[in-house]
Amino acid sequence: MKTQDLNLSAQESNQLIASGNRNVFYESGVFAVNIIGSPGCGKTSILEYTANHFDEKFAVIVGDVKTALDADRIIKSGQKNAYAIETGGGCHLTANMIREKAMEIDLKGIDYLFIENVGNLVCPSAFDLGENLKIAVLSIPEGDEKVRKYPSLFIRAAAVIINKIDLLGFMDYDIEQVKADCRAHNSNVKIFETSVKTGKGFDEFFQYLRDQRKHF
Ligand SMILES: Nc1nc2c(ncn2[C@@H]2O[C@H](COP(=O)(O)OP(=O)(O)OP(=O)(O)O)[C@@H](O)[C@H]2O)c(=O)[nH]1
Ligand SMILES: [Mg+2]
Repeated sequence: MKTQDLNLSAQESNQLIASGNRNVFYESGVFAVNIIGSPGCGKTSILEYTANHFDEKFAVIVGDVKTALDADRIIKSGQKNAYAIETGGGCHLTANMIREKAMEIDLKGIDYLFIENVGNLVCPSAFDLGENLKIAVLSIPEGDEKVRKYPSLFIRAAAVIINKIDLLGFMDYDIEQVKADCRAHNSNVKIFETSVKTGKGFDEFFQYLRDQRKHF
C-alpha cells in the first residue's frame, strides 16, 4: 500500500469518528468550537478571557505536544472544566483524541465545548474533530502574510480572530490586506479584531457564538 493510500484511510477513519463526535455533541446540545492558530497567537489567553467574561456553561479541551500548562492556566483563571491532551509529538488533535477526552466531560451540563488545537497553522486544519465551528486565530506580531502563506486553514475557517490588536500601532501590519486575504479564501468569513489586554472585540465574538449555537 502506498503512503498516499495510508494517509487517505487515516483521514477516512478520522472523518468517521468526527461524525460520531458531532452526533454526540448535537444530542447533548453542545456547540463545539475548534480553535486553530500559530504557537503564541493567544489561543489560551482568549480562553482565559472567555472563562472570565462568557456567561455560558462550557468546557475546554487543550491540545499540546507536551504539558498540561495551558489547561492549568484555564483552570486557574476560574474555569474548572478544562482538560489537557498531550499528543506526545503529534502536530494536531484527532477526532479520536477528542472522543476519548469527551467521555470525561459531563456533556449534558454544558452548552459549548472549546477545543484549543496544537499551535500550528497547517496540520490541524486538515483534521475534522466533530466541531460545529472552526476558528482561525491570527495575531499582529506574526506578520501580515500568514493568510497567503498558509491557505488551508483560511479556506476552511468560518471565522478569523485577529488578536493582539492593541499592538497594531507598534508593528508594520496591513490589517486591511489581511482581511482581504481572508475574504479571498472565504467570502463569507466573519472577522473579529480582539485584544485580551483591553477586551476589544469580545462582546461581538461572544454574541456571534450565541447566534451560531442557535442555528446548529
Ligand atoms: N499584547 C497582547 N498580548 C497578548 C494578547 N493575547 C495574548 N497575548 C500574549 O501572547 C503570549 C502567548 O499567548 P498564549 O495565549 O499562550 O498563546 P497560545 O496561542 O495559546 O500559544 P500555544 O498554546 O503555545 O500555541 C502571552 O504572553 C500572552 O500574554 C493580546 O491580545 N495582546
Ligand atoms: Mg495555548
